[in-house]
Amino acid sequence: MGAERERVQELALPFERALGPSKVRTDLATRAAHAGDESGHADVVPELVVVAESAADVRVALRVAHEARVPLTPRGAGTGKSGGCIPVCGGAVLSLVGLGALVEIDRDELVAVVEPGLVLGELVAAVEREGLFYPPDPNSLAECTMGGTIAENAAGPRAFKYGPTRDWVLGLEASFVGGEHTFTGRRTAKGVTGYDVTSLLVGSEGTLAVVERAFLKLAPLPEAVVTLLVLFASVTDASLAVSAVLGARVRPRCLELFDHATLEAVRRAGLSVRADAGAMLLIELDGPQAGALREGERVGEVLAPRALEVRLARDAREAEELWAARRLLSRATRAMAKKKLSEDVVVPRRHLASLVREAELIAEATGIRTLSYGHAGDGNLHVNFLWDDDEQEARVPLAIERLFRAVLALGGTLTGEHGVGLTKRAFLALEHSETLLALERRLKASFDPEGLLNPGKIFPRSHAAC
Ligand code: LAC
Ligand code: ZN
Repeated sequence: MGAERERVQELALPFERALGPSKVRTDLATRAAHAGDESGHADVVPELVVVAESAADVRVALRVAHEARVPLTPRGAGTGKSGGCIPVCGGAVLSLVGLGALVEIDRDELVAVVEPGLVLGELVAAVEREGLFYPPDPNSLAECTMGGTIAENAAGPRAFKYGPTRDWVLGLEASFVGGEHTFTGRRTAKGVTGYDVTSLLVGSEGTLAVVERAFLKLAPLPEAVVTLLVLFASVTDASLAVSAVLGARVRPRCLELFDHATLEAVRRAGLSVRADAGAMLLIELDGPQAGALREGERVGEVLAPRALEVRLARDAREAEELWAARRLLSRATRAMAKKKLSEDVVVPRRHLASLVREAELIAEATGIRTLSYGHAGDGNLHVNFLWDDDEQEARVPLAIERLFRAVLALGGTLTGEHGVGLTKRAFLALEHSETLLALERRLKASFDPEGLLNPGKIFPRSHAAC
């Protein structure tokens, strides 16, 4: 028997004993299918995959991981962008897709109860059938699962008006390394009892606890949505327009910016955009029918002097076409080069144009193409680096570091929604002070003293194996 096979069997044995062999997979095909995500980071094949079917299985897996000192990486659909579910230290992947129930929609209390493996789109569709609304969507709602959206505090375009996932999580049923579990938070509309552990767990990137069940806030479904597409000659004009909207006493639910290179990708994806347009804003307003329309018109008037063209989507179908192009972007841009890395930096909104300009300067200096788009309303842009060969690849770390330093100098932050994970762990110390880092490490240690849960994420060198 090969050494690799021997190691796999040795690590799998305690899990098999506790869970039964059917829930513990060691075949290479299953292991390879749980090795990567959408960050562009290299896959790491785990030794085994635990396929949980119940909350009890999750707790058993966490107990065994502790007893046998095996690194354990929780995972949903694998659509994350920062390597959060890549098992960089090897060991076990804990797949939560089998816990996929929509447990309850409580119409009167405006609460939904979900399991972590539920696909976000299923929740959204179910609550909308009831005339209710769950706004966060990281643009992957057809695939991403609730556990991942909670672990990463996913946001997306509508976060501009409605905030990220954290604003919608009331309480969690969570379990910890060793197998203990508890309810954190509340099911009520209000509540401030004790520390806000729920908010700490949301966005903790699977490093502190595993969510077994989440209690989510719902809102009434807005009566109407109005979509505007506004074209500009330059990204500077578009960025100034963002500030103009913010000053116009309206709150669109989305305010998305596309730079020149992104418009090229959009054109290639099949949407016709006039040739002289160098930037675009995609804006959505919601509310009662008359109000949303009035606000849409108002935004159009505010933007018209700076714009080449203001287009109001005539109907839901036209609006959907625009959004389909937006949703395609992440993958359409990936197809433009052999390698792509998507950052999600945030700057104060007044510095958006400087941020895009800095990305262009980095492209000129390094020869690595960039393309920027995203949630301009939040000052949160996806600066994408695209490259094709090893020679360019060698310059990517420089390009990233230059971007991050520029973002911090502008008063910004390194990640607005994708998380630190693997992709930004080497840069955390650029933003967080030593005192804060030490506090964060103590927090991690108080949940997981041996660093077994999702090791290697957020902090560099958090586990002996990586
Ligand atoms: C988006 C994801 C990638 O905005 O954050 O498309
Ligand atoms: Zn985004």
